[in-house]
Amino acid sequence: MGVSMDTTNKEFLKEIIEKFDLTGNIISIELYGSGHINDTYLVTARGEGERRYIFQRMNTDIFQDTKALMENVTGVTNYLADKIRERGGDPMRETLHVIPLKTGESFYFGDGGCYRMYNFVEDAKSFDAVEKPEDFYESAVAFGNFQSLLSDYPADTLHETIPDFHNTGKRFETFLQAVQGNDRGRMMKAQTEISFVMNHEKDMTILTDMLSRGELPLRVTHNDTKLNNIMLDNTTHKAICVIDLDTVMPGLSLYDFGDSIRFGANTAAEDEEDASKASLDLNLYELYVKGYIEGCKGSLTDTELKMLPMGAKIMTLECGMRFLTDYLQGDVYFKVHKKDHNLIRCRTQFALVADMEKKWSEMEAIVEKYAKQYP
Ligand code: ADP
Ligand code: GN1
Ligand code: MG
Repeated sequence: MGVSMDTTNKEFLKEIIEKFDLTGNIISIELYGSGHINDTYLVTARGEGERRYIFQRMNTDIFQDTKALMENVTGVTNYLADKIRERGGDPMRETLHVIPLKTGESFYFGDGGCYRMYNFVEDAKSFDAVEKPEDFYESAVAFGNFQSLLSDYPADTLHETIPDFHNTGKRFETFLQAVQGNDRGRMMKAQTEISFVMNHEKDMTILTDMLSRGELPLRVTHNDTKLNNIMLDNTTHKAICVIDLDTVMPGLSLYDFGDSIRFGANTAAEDEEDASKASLDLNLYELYVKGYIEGCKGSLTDTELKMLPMGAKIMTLECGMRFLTDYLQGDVYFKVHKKDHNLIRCRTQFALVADMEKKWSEMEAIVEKYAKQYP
C-alpha cells in the first residue's frame, strides 16, 4: 500500500473499499454511527446515480473467528431475504445484505483488519434514544418478529461467535477476577459499584439455571437488541430492518427482551453522568412488552412470559457488570470516549436495576396483562 497502516486513513480505506463489488466511484467515506464495537463508515459511490454503503472494520479482538461470524451473517441474511421475498417485501431494505469482494468472498482479511460491506438501508434511521413512544413499540414488534422468523433457522449451523456471551454466571466470575487482579488500580474508585454486584450474586444464574433444567428453551436470538440496532422508516416510522447481526446465536429470548428494555426504557442515556436520572419508564416498558409479545406471535412459553421482568433485570445487571469489569481491566473491550466512561455507564445500569426492583410488582402486572391478551 502506498500509505501508512493507519486504519482510519481515508486513502488507505479507499484502497480496501475498491476491492468490494460496488457500483460507481467512491466519492466519500465518513465515520458513522455510535456502536461500541466495530469501526463503521458510510461510503458514497457515484456511477449512473449515487449509492451508499456501510463499510465496517470488524473488531477482531472481540470477534476472533471472523470467518465463522461472516458465515452466520450470510446464512441468516440469505434466509431472511428469502422470507421477506415470500411475503412480498423488499430484501434490500428489510434485511442487511452482504456486498461481496470482487473475488466473491464475503469479507476482506488483511491490511490491519477484517473488513466487510453492507447495503445502506436508505430512508431509515436508527435511534440512540426513544423520541416517540410509538417507535419503541414498533421496535418491539420487529425484534419479536425477527425471533419468530428465525424460529425455524437451523440453529446447529450457527457458530458461537462469542462463547458464553450472555452466560451471566461466567461474566460474574470474570468480574471477580478483575476485582482480584485490580491491574489498573481502579478498584477503590468503584467500591460502591463492586458492592452492588456482590449483593446481587444470587441473581446471576437464575435464567441460565432454568435453561439447564429445561425450563426455558434455547432459541436463535439476536443478543444485542439495542434500539440503535434497528432501522425505522423515515416516513412510516415502522421498524423495517434489524441490523448488527454479529451476535446472532442460540440464546434466551428473555435476554433479547431485556436488552431492549435496558437501553430503550431507561429515562437516562446509557452514559448519562448523573446516574440519579436513570430509572425505568413504565410506559415505555409497557409498550415494549405489548409489542414484543405480539411480535413473537404466541411462540413464547408460559415460563418465558412469566420471566420477562427477570430478563430485563438480569440483562441490565449483566451489562452494568460488563462495563464495570472493563473499567477495572482498563477499557479493553468497549470503545470509550471520555474519562471513566465505563464506570459512568455501569452506574446508569445499576441505578436502573435498583429502580426495577422497586417497580417489580408493576413490571409483573404489565406482563400478566398482555400475556392474557395474546395467549
Ligand atoms: P456496532 O457493532 O459497533 O454497534 P453496528 O453494525 O451496529 O456496529 O453499526 C453501527 C451503526 O451504524 C448502527 O447503529 C447504525 O446507525 C449504522 N448502520 C449499521 N449498518 C447499517 C446499514 N446497513 N444501513 C444504515 N445504517 C447502518
Ligand atoms: C455493544 O455493538 P453494540 O454497540 O451494538 C455490545 C453489547 C452491549 C452494548 C452496550 C458484541 O453493542 O453486548 O450490550 O455494546 N456488543 C458486543 O451498549 O459486545
Ligand atoms: Mg450496534
